[in-house]
Amino acid sequence: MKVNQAEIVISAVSKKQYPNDGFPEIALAGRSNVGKSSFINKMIQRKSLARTSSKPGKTQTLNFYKINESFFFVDVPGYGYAKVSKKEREAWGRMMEEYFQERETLRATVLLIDLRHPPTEDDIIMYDFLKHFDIPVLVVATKLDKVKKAKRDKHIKVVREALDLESEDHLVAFSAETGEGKDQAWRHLSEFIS
Ligand SMILES: Nc1nc2c(ncn2[C@@H]2O[C@H](COP(=O)(O)OP(=O)(O)OP(=O)(O)O)[C@@H](O)[C@H]2O)c(=O)[nH]1
Ligand SMILES: [Mg+2]
Repeated sequence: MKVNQAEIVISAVSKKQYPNDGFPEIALAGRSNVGKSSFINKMIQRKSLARTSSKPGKTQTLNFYKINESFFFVDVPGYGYAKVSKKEREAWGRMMEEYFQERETLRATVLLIDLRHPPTEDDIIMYDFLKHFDIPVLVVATKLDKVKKAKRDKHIKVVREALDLESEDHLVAFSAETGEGKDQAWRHLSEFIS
């Protein structure tokens, strides 16, 4: 996919603020700090359109990025960050449910998993949540550059087995540093937005 145009349209906290131009959407979900914003930037070849941070909890709103005047990437706040209050966690849950249950233009979700570690309980809950709502999932295992070549296949197998991936769900190993996995991720995502 050649990206000619990319812009942030809105940072939304409730559905009244979602864009209503009807373009298909691909959401990004995953733990805080797993690399959701970095994934968007690498995919669209922009260094820092989506704000990233080495500190978890950077993305706090639903950020809608319009790409090529034809679809949206929606950057979603991460989960699993210990330093949030019960109140914040509940607000996060409401925002996620409102988006994932009701958004008609949502075509698929990219679920990002840190390839260095086995999926967490929260990762498994997120995958099951998406399956429950019949939302197509592409699993992207991030930080591939941080895993030794000889260990990659084993780590990928651990991710597949822990999530109990259904046969229709693909997994792409990806690095936002090197760009490995980028073309493969685009091939899968293109099918959802065409
Ligand atoms: N080595 C390496 N670092 C990465 C990769 N992807 C992301 N990072 C780093 O991981 C940190 C977190 O990345 P973000 O893209 O901000 O993560 P996020 O999932 O958007 O985090 P929140 O917005 O807090 O939910 C940053 O320091 C990134 O540079 C990768 O593929 N390889
Ligand atoms: Mg982010």
